[in-house]
Parts: sequence; structure tokens; C-alpha cells
Amino acid sequence: MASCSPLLLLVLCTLTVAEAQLKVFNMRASKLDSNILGTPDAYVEVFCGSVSLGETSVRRNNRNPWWEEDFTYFNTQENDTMRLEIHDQDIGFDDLLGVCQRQIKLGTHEHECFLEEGGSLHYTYTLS
Ligand SMILES: *[C@@H]1O[C@H](CO)[C@@H](O)[C@H](O)[C@H]1NC(C)=O
Ligand SMILES: [Ca+2]
Repeated sequence: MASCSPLLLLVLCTLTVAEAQLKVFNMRASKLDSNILGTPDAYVEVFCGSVSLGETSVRRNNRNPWWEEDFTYFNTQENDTMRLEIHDQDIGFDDLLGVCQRQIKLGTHEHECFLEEGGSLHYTYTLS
């Protein structure tokens, strides 16, 4: 049994660290504002802390876009900051339509966030 203890300790330590899995899904925006460049071509970039989990596809010419992509991150914990950045793809520089940011909590939560440039983003996340 003594020969097993380093491994056992390693297992116990791994279990003790409060690592959690974050999944972000069901993102949809509504009533995005048109601007001088036309109807938005919106996409969302998802961050956990300073790590980018990736971007959705671009929904062209749509004031009420939704995205079917899910984003999962295994190396997070409660109270880490999740950030969703909504951009409008343009030639050259993409406009930032708004930022949704919050401290993640255990469980499944659905939120609506109002965007600086008008409209809102709905999203759901699960931290387990
Ligand atoms: C997260 O924050 C809450 C409220 O501040 C606190 O009670 C809880 O212990 C924190 N959880 C972790 C894992 O730090
Ligand atoms: Ca555009």
C-alpha cells in the first residue's frame, strides 16, 4: 500500500482543486441597430478569463441573429470572469456592438445583456 501513496496523493490533490467545466450556448441577439454601414453582420467571441474560446460564425445582414455554436472550457472555476464580445464584421475594422461580462456561478443560467450599440444578447451557460 505504501508504494501507492504518491499516486493516491496525486489523485486526491487533483480532486481537491476546484476545477469546473464551462459551457456557453444558445446565443441569440435581438434588435441590433443598423448603422451607416447597413444591417449588422454579427458574430460573438467568447472568453473565459483572458483565454479566447473562439468565435461564432458571422450572421450576415441580420438584426436578430442566433448562433448554434457551443463553447466549452475545462480549466475554469467558480467566479472566473466570462466575457462575450459582439462584433459587426466590416471591411477593415470590425465594430464592437457590445460586451457582456459576468462572474460565473455553478449551475445553468440564462441571461440577457443590453448592448451599448443597441439591442441585446441572450445566452445560456452551465458551470459544472
Ligand atoms: C465565489 O464567490 C462567492 C461570493 O463572493 C463565494 O462565497 C465563493 O466561495 C466563491 N467561490 C470560489 C470557488 O472562490
Ligand atoms: Ca457590417
